[in-house]
Amino acid sequence: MSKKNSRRQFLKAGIAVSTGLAASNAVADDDPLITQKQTWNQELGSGVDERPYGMPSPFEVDVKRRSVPWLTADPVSSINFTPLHELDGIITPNGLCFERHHGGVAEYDPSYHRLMINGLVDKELVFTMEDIMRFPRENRTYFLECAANSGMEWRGSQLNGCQFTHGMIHNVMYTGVPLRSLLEEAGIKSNGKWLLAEGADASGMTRSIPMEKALDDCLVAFKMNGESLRPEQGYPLRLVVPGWEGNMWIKWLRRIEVGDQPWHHREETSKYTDLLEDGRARRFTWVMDAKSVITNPSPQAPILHSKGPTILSGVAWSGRGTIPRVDVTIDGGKNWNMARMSGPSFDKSMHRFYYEFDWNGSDLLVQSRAHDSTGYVQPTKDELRSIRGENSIYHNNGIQTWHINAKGVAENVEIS
Ligand SMILES: Nc1nc2c(c(=O)[nH]1)N[C@H]1C(S)=C(S)[C@@H](COP(=O)(O)O)O[C@H]1N2
Ligand SMILES: [Mo]
Repeated sequence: MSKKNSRRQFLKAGIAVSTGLAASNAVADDDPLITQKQTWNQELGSGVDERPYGMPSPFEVDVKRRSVPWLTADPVSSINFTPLHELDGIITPNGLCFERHHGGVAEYDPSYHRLMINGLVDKELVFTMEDIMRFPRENRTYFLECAANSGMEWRGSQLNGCQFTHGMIHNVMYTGVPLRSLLEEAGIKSNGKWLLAEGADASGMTRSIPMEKALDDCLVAFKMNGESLRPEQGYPLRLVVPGWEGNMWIKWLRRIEVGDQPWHHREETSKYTDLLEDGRARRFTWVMDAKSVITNPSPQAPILHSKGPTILSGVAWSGRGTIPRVDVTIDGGKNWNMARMSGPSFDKSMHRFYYEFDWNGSDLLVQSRAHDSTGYVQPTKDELRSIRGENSIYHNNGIQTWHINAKGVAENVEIS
């Protein structure tokens, strides 16, 4: 059987079926998918020995990470984006988690991996992966969002697709050892107030992390969604810093130094600080505030049917807790409606929402607005700019607007 052929047949049939739907679900008696035999039920399919590691259907080839050429000066120090508009539920499949690395993907045998804890500790320690696996472990689901997510949109709408405006995020169930357990094994001296986490990749990335956070909910993780971390996500070991900006989640974690003050390295001074209108910059803006985006419809995922029952879907998250509520508007904010939350509501994890409505077939301006469990409400982009000015890149959690025209085509716009 030719894959191309069956796709063409399917597409043709798809048109027949959807006209059928518009005409109150009448069965089309000439539908070849019902009246004719198909290759896939005439021939045996492939056997169990052909997929030692399963891959998506060939019809899903467009579901992939994408990069933006003008944001990619060099692929080894760059970013690609999660295809949020192709996903549902709350978990990001491992092969679709966006990647951000500053010196390429380090790939090495995990038996060569070492994690050192040094500095202001009673006993400096070095762990192998086997040592780490012998500590009691936990399973927790968290989002990781790069602080630069939506950063290109500070001064106005720019990139046409939620993959590009909001795709520097993934949401994964991690298995790992609480960082607290490893620190307690080493014994923190009373003046040990900060950590420096360091990666083993060519960028040797480092970030300062306050001790309270390290002892609270950080994990040293080795599994994502049940299987080993992917090389691009820091195999064999990464730091998980729940709710805080992605840059702090050091991949290929090789060293934790305990100190009495922050180090003020590159990633917390020249990068990942927020430049204000008056030229001063905010530092240590670690927490990712509540944010949401409508993933469907969106510029890469237009509405394909004509007016009538329509499903709007999206994701919301907060670095400060859960998302009990998301509001949705389809008329640019004149009327707000409460979305329906569906799926588990975990702390500092992505949440899924839906809003089902009867589309009258005219233009729409759709927006979503997240409320988190602290009572914080996602701001508009103008509200953010009124306080932070227009120089920022990082921490843009403003409300996103898509314009949908009568043909269902969506575009990134801003309204004020
Ligand atoms: N060792 C190391 N850790 C790193 C980075 C890196 O380049 N090297 N990039 C950081 C940045 S800026 C982000 S946003 C996240 C991205 O994680 P991901 O590749 O799993 O999406 O990893 C962080 N940890
Ligand atoms: Mo990042």
